[in-house]
Amino acid sequence: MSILFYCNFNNKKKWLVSIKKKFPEYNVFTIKDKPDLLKIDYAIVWNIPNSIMKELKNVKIIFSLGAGVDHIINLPSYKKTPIVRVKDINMAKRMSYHVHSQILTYQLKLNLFQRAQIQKKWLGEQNTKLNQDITIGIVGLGFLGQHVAKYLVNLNYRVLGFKRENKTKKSDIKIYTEKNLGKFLNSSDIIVSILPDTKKTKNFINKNFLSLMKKESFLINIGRGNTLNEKDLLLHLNKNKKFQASLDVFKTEPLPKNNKFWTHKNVIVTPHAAALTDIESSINLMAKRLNNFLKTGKIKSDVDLNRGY
Ligand code: OXD
Repeated sequence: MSILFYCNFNNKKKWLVSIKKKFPEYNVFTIKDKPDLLKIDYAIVWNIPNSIMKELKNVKIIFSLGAGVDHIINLPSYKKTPIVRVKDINMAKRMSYHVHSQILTYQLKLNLFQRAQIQKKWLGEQNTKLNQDITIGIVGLGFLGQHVAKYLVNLNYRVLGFKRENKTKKSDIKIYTEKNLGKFLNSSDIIVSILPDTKKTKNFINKNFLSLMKKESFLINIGRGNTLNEKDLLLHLNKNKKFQASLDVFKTEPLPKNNKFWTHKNVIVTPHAAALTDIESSINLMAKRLNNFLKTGKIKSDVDLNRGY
């Protein structure tokens, strides 16, 4: 049995060591080993090129090295091979920490001090709000979104949720749907978007969406770059001096050097780093799913190929 491991993570060597350790009975290859791709049974991948995917004709399961699967589904040669994605509590915790750090930066006006420091300017105390006086709207309430929502509720923020269709039976937070998007956006001081990249979410955060947000508010995008119309956001930022954004994901990654977000004073750029994929827990999940498949012939996938995430 053979596994192909393909990714461009900074820590890919560590990943490879851990995968080999966890799957000692498998031949684990990287593309540098020039394996016969037709003999690969399982693939563990992040941003695999279409030219390689095309050759993986006998793969039974593709494991995504992240929570998202758009990097697989959007490949022209992807042919509905079952995908197992990372659904990991450690990732959800790290994502919540990231969101909280961005909220605090905005809430405590830390970027004002950072900018003033460069000019050696002593700004003095600033007026800041308490958690209980801040409403945070979460767009996208999947596994990660729900965790972030709970985390923020426990910190005493007021939290609202938005889902395109509300199938949630019970929820601790008020859920808004498409028909009251305006009310949801207008009630929130901060919007956190954790939307996946699908046909339906493409450029969902656009001119109309932004115009429904409070003029003085903060957008955090940790979902996917394709869900945001970047030109619309830039225009909106330039028109509304009290509007700020924290962006972790972009249409093109790495973000090109000439992109205006890099230097915009109301934008924080982070490099798709909101939630690291935890090596140990992710590999354990893969091994569990693989063993279960070998025992039962069934793949527990968490990915709905019709919905695209
Ligand atoms: C992702 C991830 O899917 O980082 O973006 O896990």
